[in-house]
Amino acid sequence: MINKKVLAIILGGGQGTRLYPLTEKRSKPAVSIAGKYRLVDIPISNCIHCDIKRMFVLTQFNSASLNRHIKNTYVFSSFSNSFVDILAAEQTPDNKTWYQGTADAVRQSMHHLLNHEFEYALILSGDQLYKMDFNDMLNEHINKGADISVATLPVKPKEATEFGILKTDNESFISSFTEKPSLDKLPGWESEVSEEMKSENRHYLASMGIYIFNKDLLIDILSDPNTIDFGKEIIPQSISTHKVLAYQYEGYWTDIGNVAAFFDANISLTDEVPQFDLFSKSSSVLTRPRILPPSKIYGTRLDRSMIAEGCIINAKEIERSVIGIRSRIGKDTVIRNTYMIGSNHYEDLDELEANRVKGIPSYGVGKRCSINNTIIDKDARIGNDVTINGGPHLEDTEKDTYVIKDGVVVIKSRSMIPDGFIL
Ligand code: ADQ
Ligand code: ADP
Repeated sequence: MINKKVLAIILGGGQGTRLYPLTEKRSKPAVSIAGKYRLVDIPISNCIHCDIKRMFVLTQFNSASLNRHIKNTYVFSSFSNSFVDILAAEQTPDNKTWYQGTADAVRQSMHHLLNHEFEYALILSGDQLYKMDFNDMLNEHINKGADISVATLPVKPKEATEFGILKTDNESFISSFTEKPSLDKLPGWESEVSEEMKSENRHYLASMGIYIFNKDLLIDILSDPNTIDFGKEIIPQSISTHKVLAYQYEGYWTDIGNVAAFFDANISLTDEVPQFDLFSKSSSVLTRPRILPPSKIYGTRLDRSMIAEGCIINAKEIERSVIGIRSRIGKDTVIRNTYMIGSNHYEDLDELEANRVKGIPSYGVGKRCSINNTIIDKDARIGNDVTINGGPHLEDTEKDTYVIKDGVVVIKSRSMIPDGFIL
């Protein structure tokens, strides 16, 4: 029952600048993925499937929607000691700042964490798409007598510059670690990897930002107020003083902390056999059950797409797209390579008519539109005859109603795109 001795700490996000504008009005854990889940559902589901049921979500700011989502979704029996609690950065008389970094966030939350009995702290990122058996990592941590464990994954040279890269001794303890090395610093950091990883040119062992710490050691390390980040300070400083184990993982894992990666991860879910399996019987992703009607679709050619519940779709064609809850799409519209997050609200027929009379587009996408390489955030109103053609030909830019990042157009939440708009 070692998982009963674990407290999970989910790092729900710094300022979320890399996912902006999806994080403009909500905290990162509340960002929607796959048309019906929230980012925070991924680490929480992984924990629940491992029977680790005491979790804190650390976030820079609290949103009503995140609170509601957690409170209404993760309801445990009142006789168990299971919980998912949000800890938002709080100002106290002796601390007037936000969390400065990942370690600082855990330090500032320590007085809440210590209200609970635990022996191991499992520290997780809130912006990764993966499924992992934390009990296996925990068993290895205990069996090898580690003080700290870091989950690792072989990556390609280009990716290696975005991660903490490490080397291990022949017992898998970390002997050297460098945070986000530049390409010219990479030679010499290669590790022995499996034949399969070699064939994919994945020679560098990256930290997945998933850590297990023995409780007393974590308290001790965090007593130094100068340590701000796990990747920048704590892990590199600990390898010479403690037994820091590398836990080897080779399954699907992707960091979805920036717009391009977030877009790709969502669109990849429409692959014939996606690498991230939403249809697994044993490790499904959990989320808030909603009472929504089935989606209605009229005269639409649908291909390689996922359509969430409660949509009303009259489009001409939807291809390689993820269409989120309560989306409405008008006649003769073509949507390709797009993640439409959906809506919090339905408008009834009277409201739709009132919008039409006032010349306000209704929630969703209007008639005769053409949308490509776009993320449409929640509750956006896109009029009729709109063309939005994202792609590498577009330069990064920000306007009132949309942002372009790495060729992906992101229509901001609750924004209004007028009839006839062309991009
Ligand atoms: P990054 O992902 O770049 O690298 P960081 O920005 O510190 O590291 O974020 C880690 C996680 O903590 C993310 O989920 C982030 O949203 C969250 N986070 C960041 N600041 C926070 C704060 N102040 N409060 C709450 N949450 C916060 C790290 C490691 C690398 C490793 C990669 C793997 O430093 O060594 O390779 O993760 O993705
Ligand atoms: P999300 O992260 O789901 O976009 P927000 O925090 O932005 O959520 O909004 C939370 C809640 O605010 C929604 O679930 C909804 O109940 C309410 N809300 C959002 N937009 C509107 C609106 N235009 N009118 C009324 N209520 C709204």
